[in-house]
Amino acid sequence: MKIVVSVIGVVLVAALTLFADAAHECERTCEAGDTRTCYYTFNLQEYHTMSRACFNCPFNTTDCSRPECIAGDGVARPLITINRQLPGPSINVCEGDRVVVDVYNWMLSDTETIHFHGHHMKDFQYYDGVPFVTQCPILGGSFRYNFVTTNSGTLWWHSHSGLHRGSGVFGAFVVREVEDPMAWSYDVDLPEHVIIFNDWFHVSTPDKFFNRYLFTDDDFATNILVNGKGRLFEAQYEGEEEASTPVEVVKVTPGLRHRLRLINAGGLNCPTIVSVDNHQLNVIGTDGDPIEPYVADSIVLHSGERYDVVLEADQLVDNYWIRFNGLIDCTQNECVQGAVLRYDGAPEELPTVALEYDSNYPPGVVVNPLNSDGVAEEEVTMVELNSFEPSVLEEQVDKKFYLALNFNLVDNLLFFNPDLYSVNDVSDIWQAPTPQINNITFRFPLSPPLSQPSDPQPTVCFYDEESTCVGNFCACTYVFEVGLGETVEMVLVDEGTIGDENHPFHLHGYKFHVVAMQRLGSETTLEEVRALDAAGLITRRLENTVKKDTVTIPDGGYTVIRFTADNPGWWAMHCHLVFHSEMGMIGALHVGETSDLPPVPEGFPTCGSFMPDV
Ligand SMILES: *[C@@H]1O[C@H](CO)[C@@H](O)[C@H](O)[C@H]1NC(C)=O
Ligand SMILES: *[C@@H]1O[C@H](CO)[C@@H](O)[C@H](O)[C@H]1NC(C)=O
Ligand SMILES: [Cu+2]
Repeated sequence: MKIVVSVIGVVLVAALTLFADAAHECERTCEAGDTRTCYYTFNLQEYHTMSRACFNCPFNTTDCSRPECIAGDGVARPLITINRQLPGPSINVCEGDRVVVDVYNWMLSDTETIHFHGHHMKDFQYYDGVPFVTQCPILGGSFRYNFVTTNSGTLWWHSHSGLHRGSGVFGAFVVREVEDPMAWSYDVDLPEHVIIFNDWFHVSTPDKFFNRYLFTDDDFATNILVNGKGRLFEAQYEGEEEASTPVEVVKVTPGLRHRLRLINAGGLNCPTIVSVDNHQLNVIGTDGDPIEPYVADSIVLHSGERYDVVLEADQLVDNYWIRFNGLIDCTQNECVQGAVLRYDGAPEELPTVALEYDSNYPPGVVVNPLNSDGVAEEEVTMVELNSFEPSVLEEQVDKKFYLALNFNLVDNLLFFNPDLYSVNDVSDIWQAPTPQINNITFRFPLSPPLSQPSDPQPTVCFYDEESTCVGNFCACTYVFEVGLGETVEMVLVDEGTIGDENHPFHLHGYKFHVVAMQRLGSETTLEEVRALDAAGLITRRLENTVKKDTVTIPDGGYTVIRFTADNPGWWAMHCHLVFHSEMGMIGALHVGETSDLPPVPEGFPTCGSFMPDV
């Protein structure tokens, strides 16, 4: 008992000293031959914005920046944090470094896993952080993620358990290279130029979720935070007063070209237009892959996407707004946030120009527009951009899958009872639609097939096979089988029958080429897209395509992706909106055999169901 207490003591002391805010020893200029082991302690717990750590915030703005004070937009709400920070700690390492993240779960009764989004975990499959797919959820106690970085760029980490990412469990993860192929395009690339933003609201994330699905509320956002900071501009929401909480300040040096790394960590459906007053953005990469630079006036980031842009500080020394205007579920409450682009030598003030919500793209070129048909010349989609490194894909693929991502009015047993209150019996406001892939809701396996490969998997169903249905509601562990080394194509279709939604699709373990993307209308069907494809009317682009791990599918349209399945394992593929993926808009890509995998780490935790015969 004594030992346990002292261990806890050590951990709490470690947590308490974190606010010294000294740069981590792995945050450095990357040099050949210098690879390190980089340790991080993640203390996970329930927390609150505007806590006692905030003293007189927002009336005394200095107090808002106290250690462990999460002011957010000045409105108090529960959240979940790592080390009482929002966003959680940044991980800045060099390619080849070993990353060790010790997660200590101090939550009252909740479990956790951490996913390293965009890192392929090749040879480290067991640390991909998907509960019941790659590992057992972390109960109380601790779990050590331990892997060598094998791919680089702007990545990030986030919880993959329940709604925790929406509650605040996320942070930046940047892997720099000794020889960055894009180094010629910028002068500075600093950790403080990572800009991670997320949609936000004023109740706990579970409140939002259950009020949406078990009651009649909406799932609209109230605000956007930038690096955890922001204000309720215009204070138009819920009668709240505008509080003078700090906004994020991004400092730049006149005359230099700055690499900004943008990350949309949002949980709700808020594709966000990012633009900077008086400046253009030279897009040099997305999702950790370099692209042929393309100058834009604005960029749209969908949940999970990253864009690396170069901003040249070539305007008058002053303060300028970096604007974040949210779309779809951010339109109803006109969610807009600003960060200040502050030139060295400019006064410590906000820009004098007003910050008002605008759902229109600023004049000029927009990269990655929402639900675009690609016709307008200034709307530049991901199939139109070029990769930086040349590539040529083969005409044929070994495996091809069609996936319809759609909302369906079915009797989801999580919140309907077809015998008592079926989706067809209740009035419109009670008819919450269920997000599904090919009419199937993902059921998490009873134990992780990756780390417990010999367990029976009674919940599994395969692509192109019948699933298990109760009435009109079908649910199973939906698996897509691929042989190691096979080339794969996925035709992703957003049928768009309910609302103008947009499901950002994320694949674990890989980057894929974006070979086609088109919007057909406000609605389409998988059958229509299949027919177009059969008639040869979906042209694939095979040369120099952009590679990504998260991509938008235009509502009422399709996105076609390709990759070579050279990374064995069990890889989640899902809509990146946290409410949708937790409701089962997931599939599992199974590549190769157990014999293709490294051995399960010794002592790896196990779990499963206990249902002995009576
Ligand atoms: C605001 O808080 C800071 C410390 O957090 C303190 O030093 C300062 O005196 C306070 N200002 C006022 C006006 O109370
Ligand atoms: C989903 O179900 C609907 C209604 O039964 C059917 O029309 C459609 O073809 C199904 N879609 C897929 C992809 O199976
Ligand atoms: Cu979705």
